[in-house]
Amino acid sequence: MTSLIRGGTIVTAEQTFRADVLCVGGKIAAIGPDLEAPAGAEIIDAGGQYVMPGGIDPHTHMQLPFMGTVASEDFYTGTAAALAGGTTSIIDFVIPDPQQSIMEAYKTWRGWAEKSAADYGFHVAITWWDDSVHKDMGDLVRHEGVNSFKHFMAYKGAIMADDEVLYNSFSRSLELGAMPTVHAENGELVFQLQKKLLEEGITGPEGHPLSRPPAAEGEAANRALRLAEVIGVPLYIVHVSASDALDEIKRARAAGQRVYGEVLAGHLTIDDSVYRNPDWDVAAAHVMSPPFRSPEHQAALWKGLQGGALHTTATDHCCFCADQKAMGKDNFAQIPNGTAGVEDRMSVLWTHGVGTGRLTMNEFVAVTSANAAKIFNIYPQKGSISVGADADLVIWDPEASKTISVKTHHQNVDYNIFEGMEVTGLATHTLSRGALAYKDGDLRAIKGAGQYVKRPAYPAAFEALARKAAHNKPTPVKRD
Ligand code: URQ
Ligand code: ZN
Ligand code: ZN
Repeated sequence: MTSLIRGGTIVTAEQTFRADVLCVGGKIAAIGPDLEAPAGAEIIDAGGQYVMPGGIDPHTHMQLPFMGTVASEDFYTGTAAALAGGTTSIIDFVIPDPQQSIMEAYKTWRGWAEKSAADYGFHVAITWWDDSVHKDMGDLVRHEGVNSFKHFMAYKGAIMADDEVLYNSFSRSLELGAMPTVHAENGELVFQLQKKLLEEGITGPEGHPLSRPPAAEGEAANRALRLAEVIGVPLYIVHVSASDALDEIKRARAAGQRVYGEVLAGHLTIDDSVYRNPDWDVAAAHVMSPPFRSPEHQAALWKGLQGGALHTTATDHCCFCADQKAMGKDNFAQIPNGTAGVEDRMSVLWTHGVGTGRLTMNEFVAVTSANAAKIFNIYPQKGSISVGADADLVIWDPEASKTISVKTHHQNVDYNIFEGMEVTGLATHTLSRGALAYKDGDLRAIKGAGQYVKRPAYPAAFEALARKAAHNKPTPVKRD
């Protein structure tokens, strides 16, 4: 398949310039002014629009079995919705049950993801520890292109990793040259607060944020950072939602620690007033963890993104419909945690980031695509517009606008947390490995067209850390 994107202005994380883009066989073949169209090439007119690297969402949970149900969005419908919004790759999560073989869970998720319409990778969660986990982590890095391992410090009694698991898995990650990532909330504190609130008769969704205060996130972020510091391994903190955690990241980075932060489009633009909505279904639809926070935290998160303490944006796309959320009708702790966003992330961030002057267009590309590609070691294959890169591209009309609504979104869920939000800046065309998957409202996502993206371990960052560890190796005191 050959396509020539003509007349656009290319915007990458580094630069903005007028040029055409020729895509051949799923790769970018040429970039330059007034390119000749090979015979039979599809010509795409990008005049007056921007041509950017397709979005990368490093945090999604398609068809996740969780809290007694299964997320309503599957890998096909979810990646199709992503393409409709200009996102061309996702990094999802394999989440083994405690005591379940890590490798077996990985193979199960790989099977589920084969129906994806866009490219995908997996972070693998380490939810328990024994020698088999140690071995499987090695096989996943060496043979399966997994270079990141997730740790849920929340969800006591389910998938919560305690400090022993964190220590063992972080240490193994260092050995393998893989990135440990964490969901940073103190699961024990949350569990105790949930119990206390329920005893006090707080059973509605308003109890959710009360049971997960910013301090619970700040404590866990600090604990994970300190463990990573002592072990000498980099760390990526997912869905940073509160300044309590952001401040810990800033402290660690200022001390030279290799730390990366992720922020969700929802946490940047939706506040905790949603939990006091008199409509139970609306309040419950916003139950996700960490919870949406006060406007003060949002302001801090925007500054963290602008100031370089936060590096990527994501959605944590994990969909549960009203009948699923109703499982917690009498007990907010039983409301399945998760909200959608994979289709709207790019427009929400363009509107509230570029549209307000918080972000330049180049910074927008960095935080929606390039940085995730660099951190998870798939750059410049993904996240760049360069010859030889995958032809994952979005053509962006900065003037186009719409009102986000569940009535018009492609996501397989009956609620949209951005409902009613007027956004300016829309994808008009999305190319996935050179194939036009979305064009002016016409979604042409093809089930199974997505490919698994192997992400190699990154020796460079880790060799430096290994040298530092060797340099600082303690020597025993000789005592006669
Ligand atoms: O915690 C997560 O990231 C998963 C289980 C999705 N749910 C959520 O509330 N964030
Ligand atoms: Zn999480
Ligand atoms: Zn998540």
